[in-house]
Amino acid sequence: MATSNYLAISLFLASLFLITNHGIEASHVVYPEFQSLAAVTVKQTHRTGFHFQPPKHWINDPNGPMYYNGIYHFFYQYNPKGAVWGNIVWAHSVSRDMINWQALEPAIYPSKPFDIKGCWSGSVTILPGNKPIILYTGIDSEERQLQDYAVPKNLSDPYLREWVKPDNNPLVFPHGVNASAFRDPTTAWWEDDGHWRMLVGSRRKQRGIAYLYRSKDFMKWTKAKHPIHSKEKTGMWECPDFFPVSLSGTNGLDTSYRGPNLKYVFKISLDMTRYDYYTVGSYFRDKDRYVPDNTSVDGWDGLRYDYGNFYASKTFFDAGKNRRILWGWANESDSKDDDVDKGWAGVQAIPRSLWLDPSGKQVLQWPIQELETLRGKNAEISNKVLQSGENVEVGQGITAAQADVEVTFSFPSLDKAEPFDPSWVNAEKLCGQKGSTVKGGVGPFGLLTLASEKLEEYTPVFFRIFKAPNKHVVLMCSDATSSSLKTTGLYKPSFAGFVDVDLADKKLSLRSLIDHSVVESFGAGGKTCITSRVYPTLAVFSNAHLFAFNNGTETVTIDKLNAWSMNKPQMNE
Ligand code: DQQ
Repeated sequence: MATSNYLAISLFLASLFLITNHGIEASHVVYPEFQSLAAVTVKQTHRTGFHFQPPKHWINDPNGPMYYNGIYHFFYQYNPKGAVWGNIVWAHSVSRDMINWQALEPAIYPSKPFDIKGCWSGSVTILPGNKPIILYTGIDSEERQLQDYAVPKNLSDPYLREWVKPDNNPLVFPHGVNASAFRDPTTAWWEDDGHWRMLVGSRRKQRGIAYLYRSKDFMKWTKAKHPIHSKEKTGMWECPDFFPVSLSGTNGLDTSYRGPNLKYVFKISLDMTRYDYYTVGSYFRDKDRYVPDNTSVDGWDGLRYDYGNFYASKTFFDAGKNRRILWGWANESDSKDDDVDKGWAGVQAIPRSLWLDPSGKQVLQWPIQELETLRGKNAEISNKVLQSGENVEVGQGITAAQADVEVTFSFPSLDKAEPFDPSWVNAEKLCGQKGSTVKGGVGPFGLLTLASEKLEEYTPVFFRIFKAPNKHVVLMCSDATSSSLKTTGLYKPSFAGFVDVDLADKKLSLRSLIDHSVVESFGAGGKTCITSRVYPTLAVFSNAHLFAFNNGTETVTIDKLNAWSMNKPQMNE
């Protein structure tokens, strides 16, 4: 579909959505009759083994992740009363490795005039003197979105269990902005003009905006004359994120870091498309403006952290291990009725280390190394040739429904790559047309995850290589079309992205984290990531299988494959 048509339809749907969403301008659908319907039972079939989940009910955005005195804190939007969005509080969990989690009491919940109708998303900043402070969006009785703050009641409690919301809240009123589109404050950063800065997501008509606020003391905030960045026709910018990345190496940088050899990443969650887009660019301090590089497309034709189900993400600087960590929400792809029936909805993707690719044009993402502590039984394959049309089981002896798989494929030549039609700009559409069973030249080849023995169900994650006039184009797909025999109520997209990778060594690598209803994949060392949510009916528990396949005419070799059963961590029980 031409971009302009797509845009027109999206704008129309967005306005329709506002009308039908009980008057509340939030990106979540509101079902008043289900909001406080507690789960009677929690259905286990599609619950995850090692992804972050509470024991029941609805979750959405990651909030205020931080590392503080040796402990990771994770907050998230949570409905304590039901399996659909509503009654939102900041649930709170703590961990020493971001893999095993202990649930605490909610840190923030509606209780004051400045947040009585909701405690929405926000971030943590660690102030001088090692003092964490939460900035979050509170909804007042008139449904206005305000920026509030909360601080730990007792800094000597290692878990920071209790948070207080001082009486000088709110910190920021929606003056001169759209009060129903003004939310999700970022982590603040310090500039040596003696001012803190933070961003708040917004829109003016359909122009997406990140407003910039400055403060000397973190309490009195003034809106800058210009937003730090904005873009026409992109709609509401939710959950902005803005941080420096190093031009040399994989280390992360504190959000307030200043120095040479860095670039900035600017991320927005586009309410209209429900994907997280980012650009790489420069922060011009004299003007307080962010400008994307000319290699970074701004808006919804641009790069995404993840080409699948991954939204409202947020990074933080982990000073314990000098890395920047990305958290993102992977919503369900089943129906509201399914969620009510399951008694739960939403997971968090595995936290990912994030750094700048040496090209400087995109970021790379990789599951945090701590995840590997869950690896158990292993299946290993080397130098296995996959002839055209071949499927081989590669997960023998492991729990293929709960696994971590790393594989490198190689191919003898690219001569057989199919020609690339330059009109194929939409990867998802291309993947829908050229699925895993559509014969190609070099590819499709990859994994069949969550597969039933006779392939009535499977979620293929695969590559297909095309030849354009001066380069090769690599398509990566995670295709839910055949993921479930259930025919109603499921969204089964052919998620896909292009992979900007050098094929000189004629190799492509893939890692997939398979977790009952999650397939979270990292192509070419984390250049392109795709998360699918799927609901198999046969390929469940010990009946799930893992295959590798090649449906290209060119032979493909599994240079090396390692698949591990994944153990269950302690998860908020
Ligand atoms: N979710 C929050 C909002 C945010 C949206 C409400 C993004 O603060 O804009 O639960 O998913």
